[in-house]
Amino acid sequence: MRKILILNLLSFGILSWGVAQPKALSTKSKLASWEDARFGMFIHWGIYSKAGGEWKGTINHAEWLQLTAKIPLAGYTAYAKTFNPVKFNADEWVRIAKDAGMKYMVITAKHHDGFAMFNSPSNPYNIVQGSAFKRDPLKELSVACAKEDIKLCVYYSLGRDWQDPDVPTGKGDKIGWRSNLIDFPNEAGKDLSKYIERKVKPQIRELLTNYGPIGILWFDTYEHITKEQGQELVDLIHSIQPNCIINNRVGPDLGDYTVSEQKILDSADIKPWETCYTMNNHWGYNKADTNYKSAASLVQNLVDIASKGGNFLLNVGPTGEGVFPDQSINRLKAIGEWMKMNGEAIYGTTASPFGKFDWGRCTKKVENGKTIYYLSVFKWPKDRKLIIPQMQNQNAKLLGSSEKISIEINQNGSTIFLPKNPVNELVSVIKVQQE
Ligand code: FHN
Repeated sequence: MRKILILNLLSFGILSWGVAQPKALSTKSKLASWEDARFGMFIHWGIYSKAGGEWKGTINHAEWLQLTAKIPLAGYTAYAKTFNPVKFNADEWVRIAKDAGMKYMVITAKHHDGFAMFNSPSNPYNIVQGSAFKRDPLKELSVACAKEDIKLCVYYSLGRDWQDPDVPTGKGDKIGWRSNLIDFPNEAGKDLSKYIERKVKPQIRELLTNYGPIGILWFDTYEHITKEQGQELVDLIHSIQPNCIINNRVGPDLGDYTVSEQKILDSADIKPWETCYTMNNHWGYNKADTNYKSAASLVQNLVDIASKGGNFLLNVGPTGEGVFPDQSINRLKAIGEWMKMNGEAIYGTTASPFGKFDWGRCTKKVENGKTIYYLSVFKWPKDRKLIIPQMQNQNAKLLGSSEKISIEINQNGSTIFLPKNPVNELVSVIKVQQE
């Protein structure tokens, strides 16, 4: 009964940003709820995940397996047929994301290998027709996301596709650098427009028609895609789902927001932006890669990004069986605990007017006309003082603690006197409000 209700809600487009055939929101307002969300999960999952980074004794592969291991298309297609992630559980993935405080999920619907991780009637090179799994994980995720009000978003490798014969890459001395030259060596003879008509447009239609509201079309590596071709895709997307957000990798000078890969901007940007980040050194699953970042550093990244008005898209590389690595689950759990206590310092906040502090960062929120500052302390000051120039707010409290903290205001700003020890082992937050 509940499933039918959700599917009806989906098909009648009752839900907000990214709904099929709803009232078209302005770019500003559809981005507003995305910016309020601040925190999302990136998922790199595909045939390559089964190898876990290893191929014939070499162990540094991941989502580029077909290219880095020089696997001919026939070999990779045969390998795809053995892909059977029996432990895949969409509700489990969505629950882990939600409990971590994430509001949206970007899953690789098609990465550079060109294999569709969804049911694609327009192209048989997909998980339902081309693998032993025969199920549609994107459909299962769309239902699970709707149940938990997590926005489903899809990643689509635009200018790289190692299954299609008409996808040239690279320029100058890099011609063909990211192409499948094993099966399609004649780079100069490739006609991208054929690929766009044959594969890209039909699959975009399928993704925006068969899976309910799609929050973001997260394109990647547009390579030879021209501005005209990119604009055509933008128009196609908006003709089906006007409120779907599109990142800036749909083509030159296009897109609703800027992606910053593996890098946090030094300061706030005029354009909305998002940092996408690995938890270790790989996007796709690599079992040998145990170089995971600490939960504390990931929380500090989230705060740092929010303090500059950006979104944080944190990646998970599930295994070939369809489960998240324990190292990822543990860190997401710790981040979730932190968000339960301090999420108000992230959701719906804007960039700090005070810039960076050596002890941490600040985010801002206006509620009922009153300005609230959230001071996130990364390094607990030895002198137990926080000095914030120009801030005149009078009322300070430690989130998640009943410990009293006092604040002294003079014409130069405020000094906050802290208790001896931080209240949170990851990041402690002081909420400073106007009386
Ligand atoms: O080549 C891809 C890579 O595999 C990964 O998907 C990242 C994610 O942003 N994008 C490309 C590298 O820029």
